[in-house]
Amino acid sequence: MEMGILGLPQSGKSTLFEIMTGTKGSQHNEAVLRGQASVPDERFDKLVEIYKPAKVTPAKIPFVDVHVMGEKPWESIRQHLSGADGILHVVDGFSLPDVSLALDAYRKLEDELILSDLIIIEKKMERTAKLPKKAIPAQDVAQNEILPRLKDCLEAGKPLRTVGLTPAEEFLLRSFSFWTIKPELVVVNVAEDNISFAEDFAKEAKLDEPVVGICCKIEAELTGLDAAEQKEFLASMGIAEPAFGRIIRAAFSLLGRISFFTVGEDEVKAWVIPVNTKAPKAAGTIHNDFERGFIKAEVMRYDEFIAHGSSAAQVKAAGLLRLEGKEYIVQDGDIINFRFNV
Ligand SMILES: Nc1nc2c(ncn2[C@@H]2O[C@H](COP(=O)(O)OP(=O)(O)OP(=O)(O)O)[C@@H](O)[C@H]2O)c(=O)[nH]1
Ligand SMILES: [Mg+2]
Repeated sequence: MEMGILGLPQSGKSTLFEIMTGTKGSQHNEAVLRGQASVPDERFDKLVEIYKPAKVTPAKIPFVDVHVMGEKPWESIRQHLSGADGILHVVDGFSLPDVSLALDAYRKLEDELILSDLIIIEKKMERTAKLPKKAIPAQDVAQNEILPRLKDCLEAGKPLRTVGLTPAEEFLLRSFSFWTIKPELVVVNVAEDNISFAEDFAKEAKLDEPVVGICCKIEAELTGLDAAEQKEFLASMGIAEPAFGRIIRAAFSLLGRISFFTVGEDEVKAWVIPVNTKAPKAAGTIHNDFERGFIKAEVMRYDEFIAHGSSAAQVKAAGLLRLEGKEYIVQDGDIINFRFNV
């Protein structure tokens, strides 16, 4: 799982990357920077408060920032971000504080991505058209049935994520690594004195994709301040809470991820799994043996845990400690203890 940061030159990508991950670009000279962002979660913070564990491990989400240099920037981006599961598209809203100009900037890059996908499809169609029918592999036949629909979508200037593909179709198309099939989060980087600009942008753009605003310049100044100082500083700028946390959370759910918790005095940890993960697979994220020797999952719902005095014993006494089997689908916020035997 990885979220790639894209945006026109000098839109604030690296600034945002640094705010979210704490990884500073200027210390490195690499073309590509990877960093982990902690996913803010009030439930997790509460569990830490309750258990006061020796070790604290929040959910993480990796971001990739590409610094493009040289002759063929697009190729470098393609190479470094082709494996990304989602795109964070940064739009310059600070030097272009006019909605139509910011929208043009957004569309410029989107069109680039659409064109790039279109070229892939045209090449593929040309290649198979040259082959005798019998020589076309079964998988290609299946792909070819979908491609014209995708081509129409792109030619209409729309990203592939709007086509409404079934999971089976998406699976069939995965080898193409299309850009516009990836889920996208739009981040508008606004000026200090024009915080509401992102809302204007969202209203005007009417995108299918979620839009979040942030003033990177202000939030870059939060590093080094404690939570109370951050709040005070932001309040003086008319901002209720830092936006970078919202961006990380939005990216996390965009990628279809949830977290479950393991708790104890030694460690409170949030584990990251895709939605609809069954209990044994979830156990496997902790250790292979947990999956192999899976017996049961002892599950407490976070809300019920809190409602019962934050006490596992009370949850159990109330008959709410659930013993779940192999078919159980782990829910966001479950507190789990796995029973296994190898
Ligand atoms: N005024 C203002 N300037 C900003 C803001 N965010 C970034 N900048 C400036 O814009 C410039 C580019 O920021 P970066 O974060 O390096 O942008 P980038 O998109 O990574 O740039 P490239 O990697 O070169 O494409 C820097 O000089 C920043 O100081 C902002 O919110 N307000
Ligand atoms: Mg950069």
